[in-house]
Amino acid sequence: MVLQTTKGLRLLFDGDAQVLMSIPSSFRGRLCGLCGNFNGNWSDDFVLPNGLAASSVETFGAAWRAPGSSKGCGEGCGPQGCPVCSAEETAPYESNKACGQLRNPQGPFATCQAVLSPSEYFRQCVYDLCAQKGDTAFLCRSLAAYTAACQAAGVAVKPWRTESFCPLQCPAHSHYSICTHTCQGSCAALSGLTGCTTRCFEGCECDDRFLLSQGVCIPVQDCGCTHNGRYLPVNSSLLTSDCSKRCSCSSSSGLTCQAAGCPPGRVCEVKAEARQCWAARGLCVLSVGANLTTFDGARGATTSPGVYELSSRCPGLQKTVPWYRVVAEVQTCHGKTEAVGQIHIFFEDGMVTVTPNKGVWVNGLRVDLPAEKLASVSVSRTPDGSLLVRQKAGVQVWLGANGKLAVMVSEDHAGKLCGACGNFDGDQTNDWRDSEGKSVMEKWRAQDFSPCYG
Ligand SMILES: [Ca+2]
Ligand SMILES: [Ca+2]
Repeated sequence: MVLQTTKGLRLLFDGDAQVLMSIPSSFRGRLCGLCGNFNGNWSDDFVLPNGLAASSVETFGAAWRAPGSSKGCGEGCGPQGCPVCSAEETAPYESNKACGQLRNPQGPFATCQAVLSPSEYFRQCVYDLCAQKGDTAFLCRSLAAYTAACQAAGVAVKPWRTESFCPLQCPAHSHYSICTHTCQGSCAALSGLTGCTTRCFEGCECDDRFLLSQGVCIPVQDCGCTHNGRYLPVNSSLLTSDCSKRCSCSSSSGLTCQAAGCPPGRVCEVKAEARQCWAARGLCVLSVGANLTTFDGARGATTSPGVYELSSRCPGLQKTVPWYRVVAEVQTCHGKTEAVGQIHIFFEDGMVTVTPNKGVWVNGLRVDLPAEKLASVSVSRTPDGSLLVRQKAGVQVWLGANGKLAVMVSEDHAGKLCGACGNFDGDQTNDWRDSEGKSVMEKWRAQDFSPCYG
């Protein structure tokens, strides 16, 4: 398993006993943990999380144990103490058939010994084998650890595994190689996607005419598609970053994208590692008939036409989210108070006016959709004809073709909101504090849109 970040951190995990990590010099002196502080001085690495020097290797190791990592993992060797191995007991494990391979000047590690001293690996190998009563698995682990360290130091190691000695099982259509690179043999690499590790490492690589796709070696001709730097296996699909399109990869037609978009009450978010239209938690709906459901789920209605403050970041509150204000006009149509006429949405850098069927204005100018006239806001039409105003900081206003209006806010707006949609603090009882039932929206009439004097 290889993990690489754009900042240059590289992590190699063999899925069993070894983790190799390399970091660029920009991290120098800014690290904590078992791997030390990376300040160029090897003598001050054994410090505790509180900065004090550790009194022993055991204290040092135990101090950095991550919370919750104790399952099946104990410190030390239990009540009977760690096994002690006499020179007599360890002698058989020092031969060139066992740990001695590490030090053998004619062995597979010969070229590495001058670059990276095998002494410590040898010492631990002999002790492990003795403590585990000669279990070969521990010999294999020791040799693999030195192999990985040598390769990380840029030194080639000769193959030492055989069919009968420390064989490495590889999945279907792949074989063992002592020196494989991450960039070799993957479908993603066909389109130039993955970065290569400069150093090679032991591992399985796909057989000829097979390439890696999602951890499995598949025939070259079955490789999938790429979309914006992401590999997409055949018969899979993904939503684009704003969920406006769904792109699918098929073996017959390659990559095809279709208009998508999230239905009302759903927001485009990455959750549980998947970008999807998730149920919006912060959702306030003014439906046909002027029935209102607040962010916290309280219900109310208005019978009198007018312009109402639906939702805004309360004035005077901490500015952790950008200010916004949604004002909606409820009008009488065919003798009933029911339809949403127009909506004015104010942001820190401009305003958007949306009407159900007469168009969209940004800062007073009529615009064609999709529109990105403001830095923080975009306006688009979804495939079903609805209008969507989307602010980057997490406020969305959705107006359906039938006049249904929804205001969606991200979770970081919780408890900071004012207006008929409520304060979004999770408690619906305080949304209708001053009045009840049908007259509740009265107190949220927008004063600056009042048609009357006085
Ligand atoms: Ca140090
Ligand atoms: Ca509330």
